[in-house]
Amino acid sequence: MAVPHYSQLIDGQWHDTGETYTIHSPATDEVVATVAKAGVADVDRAVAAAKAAHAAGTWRNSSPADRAAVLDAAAASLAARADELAFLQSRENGATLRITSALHLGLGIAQLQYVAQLAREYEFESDGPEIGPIPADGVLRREPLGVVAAIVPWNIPLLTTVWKIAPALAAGNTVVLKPDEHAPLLPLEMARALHEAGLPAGVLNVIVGDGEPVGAHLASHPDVRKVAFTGSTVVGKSILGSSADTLKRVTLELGGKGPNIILDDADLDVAVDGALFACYANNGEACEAGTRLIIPAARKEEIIERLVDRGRTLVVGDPTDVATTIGPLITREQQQRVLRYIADAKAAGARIALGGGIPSGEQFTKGNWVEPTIIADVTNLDPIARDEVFGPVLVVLTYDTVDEAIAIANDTNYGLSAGVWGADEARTLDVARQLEAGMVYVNDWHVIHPAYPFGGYKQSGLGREGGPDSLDEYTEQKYISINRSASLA
Ligand code: TXE
Repeated sequence: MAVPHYSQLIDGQWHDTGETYTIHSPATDEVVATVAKAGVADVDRAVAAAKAAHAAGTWRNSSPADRAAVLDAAAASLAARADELAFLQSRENGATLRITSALHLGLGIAQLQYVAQLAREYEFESDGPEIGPIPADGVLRREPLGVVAAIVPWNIPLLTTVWKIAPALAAGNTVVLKPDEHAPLLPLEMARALHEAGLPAGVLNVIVGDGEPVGAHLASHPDVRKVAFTGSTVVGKSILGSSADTLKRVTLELGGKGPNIILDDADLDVAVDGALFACYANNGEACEAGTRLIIPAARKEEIIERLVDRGRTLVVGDPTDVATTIGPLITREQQQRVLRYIADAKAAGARIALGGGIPSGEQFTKGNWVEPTIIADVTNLDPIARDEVFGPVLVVLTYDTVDEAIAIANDTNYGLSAGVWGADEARTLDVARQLEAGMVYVNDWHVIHPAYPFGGYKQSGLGREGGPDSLDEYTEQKYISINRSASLA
């Protein structure tokens, strides 16, 4: 198979930089693609192109319907290639074909279409309210911010890109997108689709570079008005810090340590499979994974036994095979990090109920594999229960009362996702209302929906992506006051 090459997009032109990344399959180490590697000078060029395109005004002054039409055309072109692109995504970052088809492509395209519809309905300008103690005549406007920097990770590259650049473009902004250097192909494919759909030159620019210095230079660039970031909490905090200098708007979607509570009346056949799906989907490389399973102490051994039985049926292997449920981790470094967490937990006395290592077999001598792992006999204070491990590692914790389960669930610095399983809807909803998380799933998990907001409480982030308010995050509000009183005449 010929190895494709991807260039960077600046001011409507695709060009190379003299340096390249080689993208390797995390399953087989084979070369998947080469990509132009950007330096800080490319950041400056890309930001200058975006700034000039904003100043020229073609895009921001175009009608919302015209902007929506470009997004829809790009969505249609991605949809026409969905199978091919899902396969490419699985080869590039190791997410299984089931997940790349349904989540990366399926939801990514649906989100793009949803934002196009939002753009058509959005009130970019309206008459001000006439109510209130002081009469005021005026106009309310929502105006684009200017240059938006979008920095995205490798785990779900297309969806995390759509969440940012679709509302940014729909609102009339210009964008510099920096995909992750390990998995930039789908964001580049999306840029190509938008470019071919008629986006004016300079409105979307894409450079692929290292986090340091390229991402950091982009995030702190004085001409950038907003940074939208998905990635680690540590980098998110540094972006928030560097945004202070020019008071950039910031949206952050960071880590998580999702608590997943099984109530004593839950249907265990459903809840056990659901708990494995919550933790292992996307190979456990999902910020909103359910990684802390919180179960009734009285049923601990029974539930662990069921988890282990069902966990043994998971298929680890070639991510491009539809039969596979768990693929490899993105890099050797991430694999080693995950294995270290497991080893440290074991050394501290934890029980490894399932997995815990690299699967055995010839095919696992290459690539970055970790077995689906279940860890018991730990407390919520242990590092394995507190830190985002970002691999297929499920931690089991126990509770005696529902209040205790909620307290354990909320005892975390994160607050992205949470879940609760039970037979009585009023009871599950009562628990759901008490969980400090941006998304709470009742009797399900990973129900990410274009029309519902995605984002976290506490150190899981700032702001929301997706949902009906998507465009608000990419606009400034303006009040124009008009004195229409006759006395001025
Ligand atoms: O993330 P980074 P990494 C978590 C997860 C994972 C850990 C490390 O726990 O194990 O983060 O992953 C760019 N200024 N998540 O190292 O470094 C980088 O080039 C500006 C959770 O891959 O945060 C990439 O484009 N940008 C998560 C993006 O930031 C910088 C998804 C993410 O990389 C930068 C991924 C800097 N100083 C990891 N340094 C989620 N929330 O879904 C790096 N980058």
